[in-house]
Amino acid sequence: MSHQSLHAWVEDVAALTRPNKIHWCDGSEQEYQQMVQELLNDGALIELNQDSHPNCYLHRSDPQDVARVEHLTFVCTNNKADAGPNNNWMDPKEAHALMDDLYAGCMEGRTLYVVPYCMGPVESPYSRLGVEITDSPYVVANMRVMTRMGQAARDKIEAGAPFVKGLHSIGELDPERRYIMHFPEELTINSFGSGYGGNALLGKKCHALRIASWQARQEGWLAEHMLIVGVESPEGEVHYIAAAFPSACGKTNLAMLVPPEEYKGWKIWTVGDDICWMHPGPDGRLWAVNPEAGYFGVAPGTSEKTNPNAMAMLQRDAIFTNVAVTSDQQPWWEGMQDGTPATDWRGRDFDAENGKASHPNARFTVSAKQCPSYTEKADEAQGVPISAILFGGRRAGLVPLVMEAKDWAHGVLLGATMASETTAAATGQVGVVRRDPMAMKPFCGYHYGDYWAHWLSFADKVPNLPKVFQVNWFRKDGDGNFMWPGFGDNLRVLEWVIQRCKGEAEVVSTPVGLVPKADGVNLTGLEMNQEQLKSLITIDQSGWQHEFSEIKTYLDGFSPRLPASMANLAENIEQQLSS
Ligand code: SAT
Ligand code: MN
Repeated sequence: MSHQSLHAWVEDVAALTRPNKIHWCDGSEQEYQQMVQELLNDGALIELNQDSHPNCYLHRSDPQDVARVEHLTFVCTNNKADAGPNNNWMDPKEAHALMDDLYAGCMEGRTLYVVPYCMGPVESPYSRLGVEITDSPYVVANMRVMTRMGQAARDKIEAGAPFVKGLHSIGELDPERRYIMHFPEELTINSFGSGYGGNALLGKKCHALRIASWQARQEGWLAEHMLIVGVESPEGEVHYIAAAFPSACGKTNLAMLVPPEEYKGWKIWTVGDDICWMHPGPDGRLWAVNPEAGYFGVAPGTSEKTNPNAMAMLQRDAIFTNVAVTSDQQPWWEGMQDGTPATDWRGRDFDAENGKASHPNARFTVSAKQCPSYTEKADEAQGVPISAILFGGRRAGLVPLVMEAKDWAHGVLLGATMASETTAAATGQVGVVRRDPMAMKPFCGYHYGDYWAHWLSFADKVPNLPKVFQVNWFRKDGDGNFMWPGFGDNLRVLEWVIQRCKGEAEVVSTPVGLVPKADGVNLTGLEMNQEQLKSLITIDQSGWQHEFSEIKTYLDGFSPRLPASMANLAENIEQQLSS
């Protein structure tokens, strides 16, 4: 793509959508303030208390537009099989015709914004460029926080660098006229009818995961739904860990955890909270960059107790979406501990009869640099070396607190067989267990069978691969109480993980993985004894037998592209469980 084609594309889109005005975004502070002013003038943003929260604003979504819409999200490949059973598919010609119909005249009376952006540090060889055309100034403001947006990206594109073309219009916010379409072979995204995060901020899930995962397979790297966190020991040794969890399962909290009191001298460095691009480095390790520049995190449940770093970064320069407000216009959400809501997320006087004050998927948008645990490594071109990869989900039972894979191929199986209870991050039922391989079910832009084969191929290409672990902070006891304190105390598990990466700490080998010894995880200072820990790490043989019979059926759904070695490994583990 060249300079010519960027301008030609913008002209084509303008001819189709017929905006009143075209604005090329430069990403400056002045432009951001201008955008905020326009949004305040037309009521799309509401000023929050500027004494307690300078430069903080609230956006209230249309009540029918508050989450990702997986059933309206499509991967449009020429060959249907390439999209895989894990994606909705539409023929690209049909999809383009449908979208062009929706786009015809959709920007009449509106401004068309051209948003050039870079995913990843601007000078990194791993970064990728994109341009989002949108008619939503709310999207522009959010893209400025979430990506490296503006002139630098535009300059590279005009100098001839390839870029992903994203076209977005909020349309009429009608759920019946809403689609999120991906054309990986054309490096193109079309989104219509939603202004919500993952549906509308096209740099995020659409580009950095669905399109990027497709490119990563072709080019030999990995685009993953993972946080990246650095753990520094009192001796000053830093290990970086990448961890995949489904949406709204605590990635942001883990990425910026505050060590428990007993962990004097330990430091946590936040590189990313949602997306991780990993490349084989010259030293035979995997090196990771966070393609994003900001956090679009879940507000409810965030508090001084669960995530003090997030609370600190949300004191200024943040956009809140669908939170409640107090009588003095401070943002408020369930689980915040302090304050009382006066107005709910829909702008009504708060009445507990109407349900929650904030929407369960209420979000904040904030620059990564505002996080007290931000590290400049997040802006380094080569990224950070990854010592360990964690796969985690929300499972009330069965899956132990932590379990190590026996080797890379087993680690890939652990990722591929993850399951988690659904959350409010996507529309649909909440709390049902569904398989969510690598936490990529909604985001993998191609056939899961090919994706796992791609993961497996790293064993031959990368000599010093990270160790792989499965974790579960969400086990519940018979009374429905969480058995593990989670949050800052998850460092106890990370410490064990790091010991294992260094070849320390003993394990107990079970058919499903390697678990810690009963005294393996440091419980000092916790109201928990080794017996209780034991119940968190014990492998329930018959429960796992049942799990593996389901896993096999699930994996079978991806044949004939399911890697044979993976099917054999699952079979082998099932046999060990039954003998
Ligand atoms: O809405 S987003 O897709 O950006 C957040 C999430 O669901 O992980
Ligand atoms: Mn996410």
